[in-house]
Amino acid sequence: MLKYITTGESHGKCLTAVVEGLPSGLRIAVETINGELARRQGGYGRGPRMKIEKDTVELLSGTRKGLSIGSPIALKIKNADYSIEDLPELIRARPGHADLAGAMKYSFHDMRNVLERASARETAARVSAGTLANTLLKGFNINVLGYVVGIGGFLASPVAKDPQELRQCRDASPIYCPDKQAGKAMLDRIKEVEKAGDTVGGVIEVVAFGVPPGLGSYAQWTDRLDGRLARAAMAVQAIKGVEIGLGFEVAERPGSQVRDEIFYDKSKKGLTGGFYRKTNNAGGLEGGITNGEPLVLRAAMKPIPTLRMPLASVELTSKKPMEADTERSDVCAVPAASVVLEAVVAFELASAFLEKFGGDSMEEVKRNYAGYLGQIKGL
Ligand code: EPS
Repeated sequence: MLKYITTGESHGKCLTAVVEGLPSGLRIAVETINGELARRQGGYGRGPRMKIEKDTVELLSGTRKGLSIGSPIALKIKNADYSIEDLPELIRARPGHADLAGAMKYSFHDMRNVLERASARETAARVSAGTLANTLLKGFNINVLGYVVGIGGFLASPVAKDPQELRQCRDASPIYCPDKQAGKAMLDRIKEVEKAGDTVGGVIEVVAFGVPPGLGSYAQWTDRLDGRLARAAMAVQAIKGVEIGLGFEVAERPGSQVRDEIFYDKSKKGLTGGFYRKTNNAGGLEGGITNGEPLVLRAAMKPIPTLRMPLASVELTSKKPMEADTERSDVCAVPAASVVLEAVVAFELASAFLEKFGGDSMEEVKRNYAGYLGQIKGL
């Protein structure tokens, strides 16, 4: 089973991720992980911390000569701003953060202990783990792409269907939005709230192209891939909503306009042996199983709660009303979160992929996958 955990505090020595369950023989490029870490640090709207850090990864274990060896892989990202022991106490909880609930739960007077681990800086470790998963998936022609489709109420029009074109448009945008025109309005909105000392959230879309039918299962609720993906996406800091395919819009349409009708053309190339759909309202998942259409997930991110203009709070010991503590923060971290969402979706997909085709080496996984694709053609 493919799994990972992360460790580390925002201003501690480092962040780490330990990834277990990758087969041997997967080529792992540190530069690819560093590229994703740099993307996570970027996007217009990031705070001053990103000028201090230049996140790079060190592989501590589980690889030799650039290849995975089937053992757990430990990844380390050093914090340049290692100052945790010297930072002041946080005693006026910031609304919207884990501060107050965390202090109650762990019996802290100083809520910095909460902030340090709850901070979205931890997502650097998730991106490093997710990039390993993405590397595995690419080896099987599966392309996972995360990008911004909305900020502060400005929404992108439906974007390109081709992964190459989509990637190019996304990477040309300062906020990772493939729709140039809508992206400009979003950028202006970020600048506007920045001036006002406020923050802004948005919507991220993740699409996975080239996913074979049959990942996940309806046999047990815990195996349903839509549930697993929603959990992974929802567990990213500041995400408050997740939808797959049409999402909440299914509640508004009649059934005939929600279903994706099934057709067959034996000359059709692809992973589904000639079966195809003209629509993808289901977002690539039916009954908790991938159906061979692109997988489409969207996540809504709330505005970062730390504002330059502090909100009302209560001092923890005296119980007197006071303004909340302010911390240095981002104005908009939606572009950064799109990199994180891509990583966590890739991880869940890779995990489901290895459950179905798993082996201890890449050769074995490739053999299993080729056998399955042949089996579908013979259906
Ligand atoms: C982040 C690092 C943090 C914040 C942000 C995300 O750095 P610092 O707290 O030292 O300024 O920029 O975290 C939050 C605002 C949050 O609420 O989690 C990062 O590396 O992504």
